[in-house]
Amino acid sequence: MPTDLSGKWILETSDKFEEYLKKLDVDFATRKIAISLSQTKVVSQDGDDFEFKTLSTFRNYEHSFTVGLEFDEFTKGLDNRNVKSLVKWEEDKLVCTQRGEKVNRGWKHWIEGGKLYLELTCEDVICIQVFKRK
Ligand code: VLZ
Repeated sequence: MPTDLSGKWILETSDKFEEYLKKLDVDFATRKIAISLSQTKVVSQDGDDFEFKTLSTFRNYEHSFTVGLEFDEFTKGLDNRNVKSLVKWEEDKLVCTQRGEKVNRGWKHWIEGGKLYLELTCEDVICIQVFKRK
């Protein structure tokens, strides 16, 4: 039985999110707004097909993908870059690599103790966010 990330999740804790945004060259004012926001992650999982929505009162970020199929991602409203993204399962973690201008860029999702974890990486910065079920 594969991990099921589906559902509505609300951000509970966030560590190094501002440092992550800084590595992406997101400007100071936008970073200050971004770190003050409540975020809701809405995940729809249907086999290997996923839809991710990150919702906030300021901006939303949404996209869909299929595990194992590389896709073009434009990080609209984040750092507005084009990356080549590929999502795979590594054991029970859903792992995305985002190939582009920034090295070592990607994210990982997994469930632990009933919570949804997200690790966002860019270069040498690792941000960890924990979401609880809404
Ligand atoms: O998440 O790549 O869950 O795409 C922050 C939105 C979204 C708030 C961060 C506004 C999403 C920020 C990062 C303005 C600068 C991300 C993936 C993994 C799904």
